[in-house]
Amino acid sequence: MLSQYSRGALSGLLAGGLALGVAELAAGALGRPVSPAIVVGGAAVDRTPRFLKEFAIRTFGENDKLVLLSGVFATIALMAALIGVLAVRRRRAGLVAVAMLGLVAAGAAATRPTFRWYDLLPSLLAAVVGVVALARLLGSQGLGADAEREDAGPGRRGLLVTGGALVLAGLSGVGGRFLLRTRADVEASRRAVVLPRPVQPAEALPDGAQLKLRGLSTFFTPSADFYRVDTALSVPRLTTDEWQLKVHGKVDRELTLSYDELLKRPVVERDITLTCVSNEVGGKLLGTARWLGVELAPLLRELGVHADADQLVGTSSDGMTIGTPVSVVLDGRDALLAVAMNGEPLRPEHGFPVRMVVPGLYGYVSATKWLVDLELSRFDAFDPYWVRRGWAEQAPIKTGSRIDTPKPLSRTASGTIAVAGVAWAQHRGVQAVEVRVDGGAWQEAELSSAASKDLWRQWVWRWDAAPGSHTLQVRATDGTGAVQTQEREEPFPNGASGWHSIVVTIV
Ligand SMILES: Nc1nc2c(c(=O)[nH]1)N[C@H]1C(S)=C(S)[C@@H](COP(=O)(O)O)O[C@H]1N2
Ligand SMILES: [Mo]
Repeated sequence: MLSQYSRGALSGLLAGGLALGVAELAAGALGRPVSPAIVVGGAAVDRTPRFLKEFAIRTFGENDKLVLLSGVFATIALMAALIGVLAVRRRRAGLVAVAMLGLVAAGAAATRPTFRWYDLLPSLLAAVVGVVALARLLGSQGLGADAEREDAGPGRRGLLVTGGALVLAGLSGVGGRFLLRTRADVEASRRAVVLPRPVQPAEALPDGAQLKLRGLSTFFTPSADFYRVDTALSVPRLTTDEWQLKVHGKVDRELTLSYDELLKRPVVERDITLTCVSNEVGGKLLGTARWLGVELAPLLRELGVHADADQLVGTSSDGMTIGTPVSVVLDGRDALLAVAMNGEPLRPEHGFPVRMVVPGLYGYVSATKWLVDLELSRFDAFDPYWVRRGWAEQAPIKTGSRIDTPKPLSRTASGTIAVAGVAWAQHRGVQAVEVRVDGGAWQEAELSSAASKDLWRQWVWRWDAAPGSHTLQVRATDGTGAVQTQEREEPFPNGASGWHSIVVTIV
């Protein structure tokens, strides 16, 4: 038999579920990812202290968003249940609390960078639905009626109301998600893209550029395995028809490009290794892909870049801002407006329809996904998203190397063991990799053939391993002759450094 308070909690949960469901439906009808859970989650991401964000990336990796959204839902559910309990004795206070929750969500919606006034509607609707539903569920009908005759057990009417509310909440929630997806049918738009033939295909990789070895990262990272790092709780959904790029600011002539117009420009193909500044020593936040895109430098030159423009600010459709040095974009490297990755149009989570890729710079200062705006600006005039949170304004990729095999703490039979991994120093190139065992002399590893200096290189070193516990370390030397620094630095504020070191047991 349910106590009065359990009924209160249940009523709160049901009212909360109904409110969220209806709000999802409203957001879907608007075609905007502005349901209360998404806007509250988004506001939380923007305000999360750095250590927590890094902890989340480290611990949950690609699932960080799922974990966050689950946390938001769990918190809302807990609050709804508590409010339900409160409302058993203090009806008015409970209803006010529900309304407040809706207003908090509306407030969160208003802080989103892409805010439009109607983004308030789902949260306001949630407030109204929540208040009405809670009042009804606790009132003279439904669950409340049973509550007054507790000995009668949960009446048929109570069960009906509960079931009905659950179904309604579920249906509207699912319906809202469905509407949001069909509103902008990104999959259809992706399928319809006909990729132009590059005027310059990627440089042929020399023989031996791709080593194949058990446990070693493949030279090209399959798109499905490519790391993903962004703040988007709901992947921005933009079709090629909707997409346009505005280029403006400190230029003689502004430009607005449609997707078709973009693809009419010469398209080049380039192999580039991307790296995230949050990648820790030994981490997996980097990957190599074959990119197809329009060269950014000639496009900007045509528009007449003003001499005092030193920062190129990219903005995504979800309001992310990323600032890149103009001098780097114009220095002759392959800065791209990329449309395809590994032979297919960009996947939605990697920035469809258009993203930036600039070899040699960490992603947070170069690789704007879902790019819709480019402004020629100045570093002293504008701080982009991550810079406002203390990360370095400029961030070339530091020389790094990683042991892929053997795995840390693994046990391997003695004999000749292939120690192998990858090394990177984008736009400077990797010229040597060395390995040492138990702090002994450095041994030269064998490198995969050198391709472009914007690519990582695989390496392998054959180790005559004797039984015992051993420490393996790796370090790379970049194309300028500089040896990777041993000094350990955390990813904040401009990328991790230090030698990757693992312990293995040989038996
Ligand atoms: N719109 C948008 N673009 C973004 C980000 C983001 O959060 N939002 N994250 C950047 C970061 S930090 C990195 S490392 C790269 C990662 O690109 P990927 O997810 O395709 O690997 O995208 C960059 N572009
Ligand atoms: Mo990143």
